[in-house]
Amino acid sequence: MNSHNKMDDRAGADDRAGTAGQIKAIADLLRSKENIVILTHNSADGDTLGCSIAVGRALHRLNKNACILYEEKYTEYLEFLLEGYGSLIFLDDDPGALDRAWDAVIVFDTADPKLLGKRERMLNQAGCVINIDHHISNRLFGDVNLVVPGASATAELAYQLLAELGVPLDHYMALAIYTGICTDTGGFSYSNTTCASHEIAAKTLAFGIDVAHLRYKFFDAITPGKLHCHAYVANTLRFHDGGKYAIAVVSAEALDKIGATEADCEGLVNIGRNVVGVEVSVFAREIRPGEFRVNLRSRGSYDVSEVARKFEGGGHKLAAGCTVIAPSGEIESILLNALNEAR
Ligand SMILES: [Mn+2]
Repeated sequence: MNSHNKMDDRAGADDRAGTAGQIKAIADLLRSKENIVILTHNSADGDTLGCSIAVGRALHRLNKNACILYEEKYTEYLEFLLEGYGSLIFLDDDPGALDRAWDAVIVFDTADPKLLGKRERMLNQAGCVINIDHHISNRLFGDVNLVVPGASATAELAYQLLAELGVPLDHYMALAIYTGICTDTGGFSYSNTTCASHEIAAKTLAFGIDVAHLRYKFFDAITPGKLHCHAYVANTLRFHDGGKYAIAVVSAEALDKIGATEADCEGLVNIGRNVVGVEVSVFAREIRPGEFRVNLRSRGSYDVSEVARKFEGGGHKLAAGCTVIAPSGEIESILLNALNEAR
């Protein structure tokens, strides 16, 4: 047991040394480049955006011509990050940016180049592609690939890159790094949270980070439409099998009446999952008459990806999804049968 632990420690130390060496090499490479473009994945989240803003600012400090190229206008709750950076390009405003001669492309938090949309072709044109990520499924599409699955957020790696570039943190960099780590760890509560997540976040707090305000922005703020969806699901959720299964079905008609958007329905599956005694929570939303988008969550022992696979969906043991064709009067019993069969 002891020797095993020792070996693990050594492997951990080797990994850390390897990562540090790679980050130093990336910093050296960036110092030798002039025109640098930073890409974020589409459906951008706090991590990919945070990395882009923090490193974009640092490269400006080094007098590089560094731009961030976004393809989509992104979600409102992250717009405050934009204040921290002047050289943002939206693809619609400047399509020529795709074919400009960039010396280097940095891609943050992007497991698959497909998530870059139209910008994917830039990977073949740039002088050098630097791929920085923490997804274990990363396709290693860069000329340089820094992929560290043990990092809670890519922002941890961005933070180390800033240090290696020798650029001191400022308020906006700190805010961007904190945002990446805080959002990817669910406010330092998911199982990916590590000492490093806390240590790096702690360093950012000295720069005037309003943690209470950000917690509200990232996790607690709720639109009226979403609140009404919550109420509807809480009132119509049904328990089966002695409270082990919670199933919520929302018809297209009900969604219409509530006036809820697709975004308002995000996370509703967690209402059932959080109820004491529930092992599996299912949320079925009618997207067309007789067609349901189904989200499944397990609290541990039950593998919900098996249920999703029955309907040609997919996912992981604890979180999965699928589309089910069924009359609205039968969807609940179909799902319940599938849950019992896959058990
Ligand atoms: Mn991430």
